[in-house]
Amino acid sequence: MSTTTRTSRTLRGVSAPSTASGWCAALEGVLAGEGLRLAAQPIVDVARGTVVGYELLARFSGPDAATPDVWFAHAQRLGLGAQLDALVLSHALELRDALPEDTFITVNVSPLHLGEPALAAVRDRRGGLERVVLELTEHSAIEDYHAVARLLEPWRQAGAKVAIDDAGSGYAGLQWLMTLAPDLVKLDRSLVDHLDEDEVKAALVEMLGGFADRLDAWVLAEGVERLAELDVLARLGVPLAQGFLFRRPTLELWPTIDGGVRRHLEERPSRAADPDTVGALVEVARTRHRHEPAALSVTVVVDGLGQPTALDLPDGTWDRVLVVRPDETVRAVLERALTRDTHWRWHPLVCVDELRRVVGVVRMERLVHHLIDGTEHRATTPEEDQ
Ligand code: G
Ligand code: MN
Repeated sequence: MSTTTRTSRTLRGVSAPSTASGWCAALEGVLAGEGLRLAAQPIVDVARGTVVGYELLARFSGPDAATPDVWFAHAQRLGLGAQLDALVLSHALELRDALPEDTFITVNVSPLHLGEPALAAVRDRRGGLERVVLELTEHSAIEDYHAVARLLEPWRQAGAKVAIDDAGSGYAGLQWLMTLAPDLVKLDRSLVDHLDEDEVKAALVEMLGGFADRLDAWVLAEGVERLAELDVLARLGVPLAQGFLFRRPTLELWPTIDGGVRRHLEERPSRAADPDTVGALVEVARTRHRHEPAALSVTVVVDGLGQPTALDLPDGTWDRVLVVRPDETVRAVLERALTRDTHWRWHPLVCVDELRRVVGVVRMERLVHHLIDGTEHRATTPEEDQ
């Protein structure tokens, strides 16, 4: 992580390489391919207890005991910061080839380097950044948020998603979130630390969650170390989490999470399905990735993250998707569905979870029947309607 703000904190007490030329040589060695490895830390779907992604973190081997922050700070000072970010990204892209299905990787990149030739070269060389999330940390030096948003455009066009790292900490403010419209908001671990004992922190997390919803972004709580913190996050509906509680960063690919914590999440009582919500009417859907052949049945076409992109129909045609959430009411969903164009008004809807991944399909007929049944039921037994 190459934040200048953290550097000033971590630099103190570092002994070696003790000279500027020592650092220069060490970094040149790294850039020539010596001693840089990537550790992975799992990112967890809180509702299910499954791993949905991995943050990849630079780890340096060498004669000194400096932390990665210190390496990045020295690289930055010596004008090698963008090259180091580029090297990490290029390693990450190599690892991506072996990623488990329906997972993503996140990589830390300094927003100041996004337009640098070294990074642009990696982006353009690799043909596509699907399943890659760029984690951006705001530096004290960033004054023009719009300039960063512009720099991000080619990255987004290449398929990358964007995360705001350390949100809720000193610098990563609301303005930064609004201008960058990230796909993922990573809550700084200072907000997560003992939030089970701090109403103000819990309220802040809830507020940032609501704000992220408005931006159509997912929230990821970083630095979860205790089960009590995880329980509060789950109660607040935070969809993603990461931290020592699940697994420390490890050089092993692809790390799983602590079995006890996974079971704890799996066994959490799920919210009882309300019969008047769409969730009760969802049917299992066949899904396929884009490159797989189409079948002559209703099939949801998904991207690398398991998010729907299109719907195959039994007659061999395809359609765009209207997505709904399980907790929406039947009435609200029908109203929305019926505003569709006549030629696709009666096509099935795709139900997605809080990460926009496919849960199943909902047929229009089932929605209508549900509404009719409910109306008849109310007409005959009004006393049960309270
Ligand atoms: O700023 P960023 O989120 O990229 O920082 C990642 C760093 O946070 C990594 O070095 C990783 O080791 C550390 N980290 C990951 N999980 C935890 C945690 O639960 N607690 C603490 N204290 N640090 C963590
Ligand atoms: Mn990060």
